[in-house]
Amino acid sequence: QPVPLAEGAVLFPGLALPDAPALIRAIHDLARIVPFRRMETPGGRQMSVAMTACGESGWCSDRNGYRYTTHSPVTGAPWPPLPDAFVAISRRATAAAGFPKPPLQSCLINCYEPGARLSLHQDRDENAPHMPIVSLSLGVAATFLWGGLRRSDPVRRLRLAHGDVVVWGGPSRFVFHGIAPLSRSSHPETGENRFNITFRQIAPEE
Ligand code: MD5
Ligand code: FE
Repeated sequence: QPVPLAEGAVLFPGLALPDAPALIRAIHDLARIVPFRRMETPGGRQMSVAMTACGESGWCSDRNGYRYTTHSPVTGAPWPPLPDAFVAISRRATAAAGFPKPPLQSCLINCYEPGARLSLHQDRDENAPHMPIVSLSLGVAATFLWGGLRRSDPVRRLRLAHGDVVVWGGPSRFVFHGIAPLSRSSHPETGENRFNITFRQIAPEE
């Protein structure tokens, strides 16, 4: 059932399907503690994707740049802990992909509405290059844009559907990627939204 995408990258179609209702409930519970918000980029634009986070550290963007913080800049409180269902799926996916440890230090939750997009970028704010990123998609399917190690490399398109999990490790950890504008459609479990959860290690382990 795993689909190898590239060296270090594996797609597990529907791996999280049985856990989807619990994962979506957990997202709504987290969003009551730290609401989804559209952050500002260092360039002064507002992102179309709304985000929240949980775990030891959470990713933030503002006019001063991108960084990981231990507390939410909005609530002033530490980020909420990872829900048990999150820990379980990160473990299951990384084990299935053959990585020795799951990334569990930081979890970013993206909420897409119709038209929301993520332009081509690399994830380079973490300091644990040997650890993969686990990405879990829920709700409305999206077109994932998947380039190479240079911004100018050709971009492939990959449909990511409800319950799909991708482990991005090895050389694939630093590939340019993005999400095409979300089409307006609806999913029984999330309405017009798509959620994406990423699990990350952000500091080298002892
Ligand atoms: C999303 N989120 O669907 C994507 C899934 C983000 C982000 O890109 O930064 O929040 S993460 C996909 C990913 C992560 C690391 C490497 C690669 C893809 N890759 O090599 O293609 O909202
Ligand atoms: Fe990314």
